[in-house]
Amino acid sequence: MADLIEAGTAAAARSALRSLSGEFSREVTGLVGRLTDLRMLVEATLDFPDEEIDVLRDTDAAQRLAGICADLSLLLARARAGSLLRSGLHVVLAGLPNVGKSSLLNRLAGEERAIVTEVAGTTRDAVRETIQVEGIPLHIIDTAGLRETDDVVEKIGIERAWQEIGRADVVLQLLDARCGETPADHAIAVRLPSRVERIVVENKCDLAGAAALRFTQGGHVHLRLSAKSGEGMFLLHDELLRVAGWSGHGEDVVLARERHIEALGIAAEKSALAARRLDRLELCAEELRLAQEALSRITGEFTADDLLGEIFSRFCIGK
Ligand SMILES: Nc1nc2c(ncn2[C@@H]2O[C@H](COP(=O)(O)OP(=O)(O)OP(=O)(O)O)[C@@H](O)[C@H]2O)c(=O)[nH]1
Ligand SMILES: [Mg+2]
Repeated sequence: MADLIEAGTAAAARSALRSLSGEFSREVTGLVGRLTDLRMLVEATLDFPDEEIDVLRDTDAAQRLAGICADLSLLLARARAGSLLRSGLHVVLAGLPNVGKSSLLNRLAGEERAIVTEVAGTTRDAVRETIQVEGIPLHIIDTAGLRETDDVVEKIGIERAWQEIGRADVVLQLLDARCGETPADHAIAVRLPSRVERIVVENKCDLAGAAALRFTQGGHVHLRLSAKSGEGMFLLHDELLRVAGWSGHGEDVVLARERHIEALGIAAEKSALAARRLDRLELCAEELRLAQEALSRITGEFTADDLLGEIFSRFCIGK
């Protein structure tokens, strides 16, 4: 209900409604059930080795586990996309002075939010604007041009720019398409935190006499566009959606809480480990236990006694 009230976009609101109707917990419960089945088979094989049952082979345990792993990864991706719907992606515009950062913010926002002049060092304070692309909130942050300066105010602006970069999900590093990546641009690039996605925007393609283009170079995506004319802006929209992990199936996302995403992540990791340990059943059983424990944190507890109960209810063994 809180998610529905706080929903910032129509897509987030629809997603909250689905969550409220129990769709997410139904899917998790389904996965817990499948994991429980598998645990039961593995533990029964371990605990009652004398029985005349090779249930693991008979029931195609490996394939079932692979199916669980695949579905967990899918659910995790949908939950992550949902979390993005709630919080939005933080996109920081950074680069040398005068390359057109403020112009790009204005173009994205569709209004004159930041001051644009031909004077290098125009922007001082960070300027923020939240926009929506395909229902995903994008927090765009324009920053001061990065350079050595003796100007006290500009210096503080540049410090703030680096702080914003440190908190970013994505940095759009702008440069002038007429010069390409200069040593000064390179000096900025190497200072960017490695965990942050970097997209190079070669702006002012209208002046460079080059058409809008997306290409990869040195392992990074480059977008050639013009903030002034708007040429190539669709490339930027598409790229930001890609970084956001947007599948294009907006109705597919689930609005999970942060702790749910964490639990799904652990379950996915442990199931994958279990799949690799099918040759050592006692290790496999332990990973499956951890996977199911993580999932059960979302839906409710499931204890060792519960599992034993399941085993005895299905098999006539151990008497
Ligand atoms: N022709 C052309 N001019 C542009 C383009 N983008 C920005 N400009 C011009 O370049 C100059 C600098 O633009 P700004 O947006 O202020 O650049 P900035 O990176 O924010 O600069 P600082 O705030 O000083 O760091 C202005 O005169 C803009 O009109 C573009 O795509 N094409
Ligand atoms: Mg500016």
